Amino acid sequence: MDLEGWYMDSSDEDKRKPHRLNPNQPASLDVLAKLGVFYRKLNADFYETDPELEQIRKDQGYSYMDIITIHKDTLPAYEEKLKMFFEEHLHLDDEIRYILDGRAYFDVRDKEDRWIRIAMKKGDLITLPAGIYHRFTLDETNYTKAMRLFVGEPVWKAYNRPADDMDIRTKYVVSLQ
Ligand code: KMT
Ligand code: NI
Repeated sequence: MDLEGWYMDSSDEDKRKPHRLNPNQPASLDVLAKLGVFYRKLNADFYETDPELEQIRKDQGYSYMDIITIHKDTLPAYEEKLKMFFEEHLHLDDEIRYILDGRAYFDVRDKEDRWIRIAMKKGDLITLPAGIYHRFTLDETNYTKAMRLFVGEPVWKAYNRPADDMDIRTKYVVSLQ
């Protein structure tokens, strides 16, 4: 199945819960594409030798790649990092993530500033455009393994909201019109 997105409720309880509205209000791949968020499905069982992934990396210029395992026993400074990832932020470059194992949520803001929660699972590759406000959390399974792709040398710096005056933000907002 494709990845699933939905509009979030505004409750402050456990970020790892789904936070669906009642009734659920889905956000389609089409809605996400209009925000500049793109999705691909790959076979993560053989990511090390996958010609499809190779082709994407070549076409998109994703020269950099690493793998992050987010679990309390494997990730140094686990709590601090998860806290940072869940702060609403943007980057100067696209954020490209490919889930190799486990699950996770990426939340992105839509044009009306509503949160859309994107449920990522094994085989899901997503690109978040530079300048989009977003955040990341594990779900209740508390584990994911993700490939991070980047064009050239990676820049991980996150600019927490408010970053409305940044050129990259203006550029992104203009691109939505
Ligand atoms: C980010 O900048 O939001 C992240 O790197 C999220 C964690 S990587 C799976
Ligand atoms: Ni980010």
